[in-house]
Parts: sequence; C-alpha cells; structure tokens
Amino acid sequence: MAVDYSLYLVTDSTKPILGNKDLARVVEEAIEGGVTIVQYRNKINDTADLIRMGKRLHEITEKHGVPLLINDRVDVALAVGAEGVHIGQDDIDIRTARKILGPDAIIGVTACSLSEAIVAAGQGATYLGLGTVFATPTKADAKSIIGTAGVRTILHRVSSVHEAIPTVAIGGINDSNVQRVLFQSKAPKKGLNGVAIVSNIMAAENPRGAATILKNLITNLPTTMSPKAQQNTDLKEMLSQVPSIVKEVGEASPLCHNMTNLVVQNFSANVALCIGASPIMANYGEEAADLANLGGALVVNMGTVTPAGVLNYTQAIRAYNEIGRPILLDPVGAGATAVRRKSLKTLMSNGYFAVIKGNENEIKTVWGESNTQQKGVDSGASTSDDEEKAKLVKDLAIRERNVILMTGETDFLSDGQRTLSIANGSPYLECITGSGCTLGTTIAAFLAVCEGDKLLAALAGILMFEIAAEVAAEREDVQGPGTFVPAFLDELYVITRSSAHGEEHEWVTRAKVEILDV
Ligand code: 3NM
Repeated sequence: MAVDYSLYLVTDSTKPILGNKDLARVVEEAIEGGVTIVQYRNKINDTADLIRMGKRLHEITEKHGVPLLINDRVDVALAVGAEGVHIGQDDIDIRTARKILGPDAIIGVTACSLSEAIVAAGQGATYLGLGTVFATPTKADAKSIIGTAGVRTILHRVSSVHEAIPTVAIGGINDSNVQRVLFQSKAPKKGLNGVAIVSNIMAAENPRGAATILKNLITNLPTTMSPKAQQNTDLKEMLSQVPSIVKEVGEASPLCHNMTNLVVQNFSANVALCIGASPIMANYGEEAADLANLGGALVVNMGTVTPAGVLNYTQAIRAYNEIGRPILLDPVGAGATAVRRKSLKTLMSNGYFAVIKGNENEIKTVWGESNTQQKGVDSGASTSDDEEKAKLVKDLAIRERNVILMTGETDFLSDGQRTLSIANGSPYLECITGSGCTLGTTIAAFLAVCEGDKLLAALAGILMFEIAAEVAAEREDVQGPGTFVPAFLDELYVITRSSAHGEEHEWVTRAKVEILDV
C-alpha cells in the first residue's frame, strides 16, 4: 500500500506540549484535519501504558485508514499491531527491526547527515526522517541543525543512489515555514514527500484547525514558490519585456515596504516614488502582517542592524512568507562584524527571500565563506574574477532556490538556470550613499508586479536604475556626486513618465547585458 507521508504527525505526551488534552482525541482530530500518518512517540511511560495507548491510537488510525508507527519500540509496535516503527540512530538497528517486524512493516529512520541517510537507505529503511531542520524546544538536545540547505544536500546525494526512498523533514516546522521548507529543500531530482510536525499540531488548542491549515499550505504553494514555468532564455526577448514591466510598476504603483537602515530612508523613499512605486518606511514588525496584505513587496536591509531590528525583521519576514509576497534581502555589511554574520544567519533561517542582493563580500558571506572580512559596508577589493563571481551567484541561487544579484562594476544575476552579467551604471553610484540600498528598493517594487519571473523583474529594475544613472552622469549640469543625485532622481522619473505615455523606449537600447555560459 502506498503511504502518504505529506502531513506526518509525531505525538508528544508531555505537559508543555499536550497540556491537559486527551492524546487520542488530539490524534483523531488531527487526522480529521488532514494528517496522513501518525507516529506515537512517548519517551516517559512504562511498557504497559505504551501498549494500552498504542492500541487506542491504532483503533483510531485504522478507522481513518492512516498508518500508525511506534517510536523506537519494536516490541510495542508488535503488541499493538502497528504498521511499523520509527527508529533513531541510537535505537535498535534496522536489520534486526526488519527481522522482527517482517518485510511489509514500515521502518522509518532518522538521519541528520548524508552518511546516516545513505546507510539507512542501504539497510532497507522504508523512509528517512531528515533533521533537525530548525532548532526546536520540542527536542532541545538535537544533534545538529541542518537547515533547508542541509536537507537539500542530503536529498541531492541520496537521489543518485536511492532515488525512490520517501523522505520527510522534521524539527521546528510549522505553518509559518512549511511552504519554504518544501520549496527550498527540493533537489533537482528529489523533493521531500512530507513534513513531520510535533508542537504545531500537538500543542495547538484546536489540533484539527492546525492540521487543516498545514494541509492547505502543503497543497497550495504560492506562485513565488511554485515550480518554475518554462521561462524565457532568449535575452532579446527578455529585454523586449523590460519596458512593459517598467510601465506596470508605474501603473500598479505597488507598495514597497522598506525596513531599511537609518542612512538611506529618505533617499529610498524618493527613488521608490520616482519609479512609480508607493514607498512605506515601516520598521515595526507588528505592522507587517497588515502591510503584507496590500500586494506589495518587502525590503529587509541590514545596514544599521540592532537586536530589536532583527526581531522586527523576523516578524515581518514571517508575515510576508506566510502569504507568499516577495521579500528582497540586502545583507549590508554582512561580513563586517560577528553581530552581522549572526543576524544574517538568523534571518536566513527564518525566511525565504525571493531575491538576495549584495556586493561581492556580502554575497560571499551569504554563501558561507568564513574568511571574508569586510571593511565597513563597502565591498573592498575584489578577490574573484568574473567567472568565479558568475559561478558563485549561480550556485547560491541553486542552493537558495531564488535569485541572487552580486553588484559591482559588472553585476552578476542568476536564478540558477539563467546567469547574466550587466555592465551598466555610472561611477557616481560609488560616490553617493545608498545606491545599493535604493537598487534593492527598486528591484523589490519590480518583484511585486512581476512575480512569475523573478530574474526578469530584477533585470528590469537594475536596467532602469543603472541606465538612469548613466544618463544623469552624462548631463552637463552634473558636476559631481552632489548634482548627480537630483539628476538621477529626475532621470528615473523621466523613464517612468515616458513609459506611462507609451513613448519610445530608447533607454533600453543602452542595456549592456550578456547571458553567460556558467
Ligand atoms: N525529532 P517540533 S526534531 C521528534 O531531528 C523530533 O530527529 C527530531 O518537534 C529530529 O515539530 C523533533 O515541535 C521534534 O519542532 C520536532
């Protein structure tokens, strides 16, 4: 019988999680809400109690046609007549369990590393439980926190040896992150078959409701996280679409919610207005849920990060992720201090970002190079050639399943499939503050109107921004950085206005973009 692992409930009978609720009732309600498989996990009670409760649970799961597994205890599974067991690395070995339970029993095994996964699959595990994905109070002694990137690496490698073995992820998964866990952990040939959840269902006041919400989220991934439609790989065609995207930003005037640094708030708001977006500079996380519902996009810019800031960003990221609205992360100065590296980790483990943009040093820090020492928020001297940069943005985009932009004299942009170089811009952009930050604001506004193709949205935003800078820099009235800033705002505005009036799009012909073979 094919087992549906999509919403896998692991029970917990402890007071902090179950409270005063009746375990059997919680399990039944959770199944009614959409749970497809149940594991009875109880590390406290005596064998007799385990068997008694196991039998009760099995009556319920049988009634609903859902398999019941027993954590760790093969003897209890036999006594109860359960469909199988789930065993950890320190429990009974798989071969012995198989011998006792027979060929048809479901034997799930926990794996937190590639080698554990390969060994378990080789020894005949029916499915693998991969984790711990995120730190969770439910299992405070977790051996290692592997994140979605860790799950993805395991899936990728397992797919070449044991392509068909089902997998679920476990640890800290709940209704605020389940969609991106499923999305981000997917390797090219293998995705998760489901998610295993304890507290988000067991601790809920309404377990049926909690399971229903999870089930809906699992079955309806938002467009920002849906599998990519066949996307345009023809550069000419992509460039031909840029003017209409610019026009759409002006017409739709999407909300561009900036949680940005102290230095650039005013400039970012002005740039947003000049490209036709509707800026709001709102740094209070509590507001984010309301703002996320307005159909715009969020910029999280770590430029002047504080502990309160990180909490606010996290709250906002969750709100936007929950309803699938796009977020751009700008990890300003991420490699400069230990605090910033840690903040970046916190943000990355709390959310999914449609686009991550940064200079060379910042993108290397996001990738995880520990030897990058950034001086302040500037990138500093480059240590990679163009080929290495292109490869890095591509690899990072594949890892994060999003779009990565590395800015510099030449910008590198990739969604993992298409990698572009963009050589527009003006040296003046280096002489003023906030050029990178306001580029982030611009791209976010473009993401809000062009969700189907995030790379194209980013490309359109970069070109509008950098070509406006080029045109401004060539003006006779521009004598230096001081006169450049107002001229730049004006030229952004000129492009917005001319697009609205359907005028010729001569500015786009200045695009210096190449598709790279990486
Ligand atoms: N096993 P929650 S993490 C039971 O990593 C369990 O193997 C884990 O609880 C592992 O859904 C975990 O409340 C607890 O975060 C998961």
